Amino acid sequence: MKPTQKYPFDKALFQNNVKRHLNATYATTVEHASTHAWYLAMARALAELTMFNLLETEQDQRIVKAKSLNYLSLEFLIGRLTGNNLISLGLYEPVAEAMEGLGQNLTDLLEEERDPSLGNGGLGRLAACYMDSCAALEYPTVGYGLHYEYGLFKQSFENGQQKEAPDAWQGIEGYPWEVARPEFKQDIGFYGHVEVNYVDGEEKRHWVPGMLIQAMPWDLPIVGYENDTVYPLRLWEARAIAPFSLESFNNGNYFEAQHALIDADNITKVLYPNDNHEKGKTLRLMQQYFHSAASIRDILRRHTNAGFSLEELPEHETVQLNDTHPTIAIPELMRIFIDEKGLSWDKAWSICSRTFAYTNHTLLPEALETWDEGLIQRLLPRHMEIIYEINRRFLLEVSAKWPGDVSKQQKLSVIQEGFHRMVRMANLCVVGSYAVNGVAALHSELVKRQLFPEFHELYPTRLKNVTNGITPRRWLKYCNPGLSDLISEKIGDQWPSDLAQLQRIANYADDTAFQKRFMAVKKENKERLAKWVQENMNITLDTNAIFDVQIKRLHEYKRQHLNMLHILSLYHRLKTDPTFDMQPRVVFFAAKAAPGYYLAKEIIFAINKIAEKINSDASINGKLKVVFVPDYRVSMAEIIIPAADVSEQISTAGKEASGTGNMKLALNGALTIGTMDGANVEIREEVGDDNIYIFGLDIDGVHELRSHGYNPYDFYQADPLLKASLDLLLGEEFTPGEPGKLRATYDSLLNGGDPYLVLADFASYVDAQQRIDTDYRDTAGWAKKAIMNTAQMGKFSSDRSIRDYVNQIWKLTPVKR
Ligand code: 26W
Repeated sequence: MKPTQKYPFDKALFQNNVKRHLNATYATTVEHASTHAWYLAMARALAELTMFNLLETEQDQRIVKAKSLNYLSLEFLIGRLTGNNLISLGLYEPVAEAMEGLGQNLTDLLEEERDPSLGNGGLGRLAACYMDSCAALEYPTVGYGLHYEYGLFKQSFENGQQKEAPDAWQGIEGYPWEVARPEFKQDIGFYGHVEVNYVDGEEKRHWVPGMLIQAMPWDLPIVGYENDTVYPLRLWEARAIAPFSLESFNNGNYFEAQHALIDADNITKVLYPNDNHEKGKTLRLMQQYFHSAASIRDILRRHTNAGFSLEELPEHETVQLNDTHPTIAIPELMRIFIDEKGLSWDKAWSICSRTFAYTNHTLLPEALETWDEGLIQRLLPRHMEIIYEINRRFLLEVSAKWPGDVSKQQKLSVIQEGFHRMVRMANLCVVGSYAVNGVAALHSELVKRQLFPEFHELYPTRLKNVTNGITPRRWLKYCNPGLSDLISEKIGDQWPSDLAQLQRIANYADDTAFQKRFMAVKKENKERLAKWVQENMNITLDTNAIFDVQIKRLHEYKRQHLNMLHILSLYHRLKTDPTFDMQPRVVFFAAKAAPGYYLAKEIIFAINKIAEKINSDASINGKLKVVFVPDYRVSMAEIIIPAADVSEQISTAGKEASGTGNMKLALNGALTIGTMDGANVEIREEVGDDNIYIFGLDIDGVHELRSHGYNPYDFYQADPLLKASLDLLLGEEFTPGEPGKLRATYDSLLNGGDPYLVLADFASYVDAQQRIDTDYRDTAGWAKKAIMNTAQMGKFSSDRSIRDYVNQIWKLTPVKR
């Protein structure tokens, strides 16, 4: 890697700083320091460098006065910062040298960092890629999130079953990349009641909270790639401010007050581990309001300090809501405007509805957030009043558009009628935002056609598409140095900030020498992964095998069980058909299941049991191996992705909003086997039909099949290979002495009606896998396909996504430093 040094780097000074931190911050000495202490001291010394630029950026008057983006997200899955920041700073080589001089190996030090797992999956990782791109492109940005004490749980397997353990990501010494900003702390209210006063005969309402909780901000530096820009990722931590709740204390209810103290500390204790499934828990709503209220007030503080009036807010700030999780920010801003700043409703609404924009990340009905009206009423009584008023005025608009149409009103209302009245957060978002976007072309079409057709009629310009993207800095330059160097050798080293340039390596796709080098890099990466698997899982792998990879949250719609059925079909054929031949294959899984998701956990168990048997069965002769890598996280993705030959993107059509792992894998030269879903559709457009394996029903096919009444038994009875594969789950083949232990998946697919059409897509999937098997044997042909994938991924840089947001929605101007 060629160091491009933007930061003046003084080796001796840096070494002294590291030693100073070793002594002063970590209370150890050069002679006694552990590798971990060396890593901490180095990271602290680096953080210091970036903090200087963070403060400069914060105080740069051009930025203070410019329009900025506020990215509100309950999740930022940033991954390890040290290695990535070294690349952005252009200091990878100089720091490696400086540490070598202190007797330390940089690669070993980087391995000491724990992943800050402050997100569940796609949505959180997207937020991190977007922060990286905003800093690279220098669009003024503040990321607002929560400072969870425990990130996503750590996963291990015990006898094949998922076990969860808490993830104290900061370690006992604290996380070296963050800095507290006590000058920006504030108090956030909960519960209480609404007080009504009359001023000059006019009714004034205001909220008297029953309890206050302190929000303490921690800043993490988001370092711009090869520039001098550093933006804050500001994470709020909840702290008790008083040893009692105000209202309860005044009522003399001391014991209840003690209870409030416990609640306060709890708010940012732990990230909710549900992905695409909302549970409606009070503490989760408290997290959401805590996050929104602290962020909104911080935005207003910055805006006012810059000398601007409230009316000017939309010209200077835009607030992007990452899914509906921060929706309560909308009524919160209305409340501040009306109750605290004395603005009229119309004035407040005019500002508010030009400030927020909302990104939808899922169509799954069980993931669309609704909150019990009574719960909001108790926790945030004034906000509930404001939501009613927003809805009342909105429904007037609806009845003006469709006079007398009650069903339209019911469908669009922010309040869902019924035994328990519920607040529909997505509806509130659409009503209160100036732009709403889906995350891939197909998904955005479905948002218009399926999810919000009436909104689309009412507000024909509001719904938009911004196809997701990934940062090429982390997902190619940093994680795949071999391929990065090879690419730079051919086309120069500017591609990480202009990914469209990768197109130029297509010129070498037929060049035998280049093909060999490309595949040699792939082989090295496969060896790195195989070594990890050997050391950590004690499974021996053949790196000539196809490395077939499915890495993502475990969910029925993502269909890890379809992949599992393919494995069972291969096993069945190897066992029963002596003429059956196959290219050796290793199937990798990595996935966490939400702790309360029964079937997802059963699928993990089944895959682990099948893996155990297959990996130790001598008659399989090493043709097939199955590896379920535990504790999937960003740093694990960084090892697996560069080593993949095949990328599994096999969701039921219409269910995966976009996917971003699909982009990372293709960028690193893996070929996609996938359905016509999410961004797969656009990946196919870019790479062309020859370089991707598309199978299964598309959304029209899915619709057609369902409209005739889908019966999975029809497929089961008609396809002997499918039947044989599924039936393997009934006996004791993989659970000796315990027949039927894997039948949960079988039951859900047959008796449970197969809600995600696994059986319907099985034959077409097996056929596509067969084509992969054949094509992989043609080494040159495969190399060409892999190169063409890397070459055509330019579109999926998150830099392009951010430019799309800027042009269509945010209207920002970069401020170059
Ligand atoms: C309230 C429970 C809950 C938690 C998380 C509901 C929904 C979510 C997320 C929206 C789930 C998620 O991560 N969605 C993924 O977002 C990615 C980034 O846009 C997409 O690439 C994935 O397709 C989508 O599943």
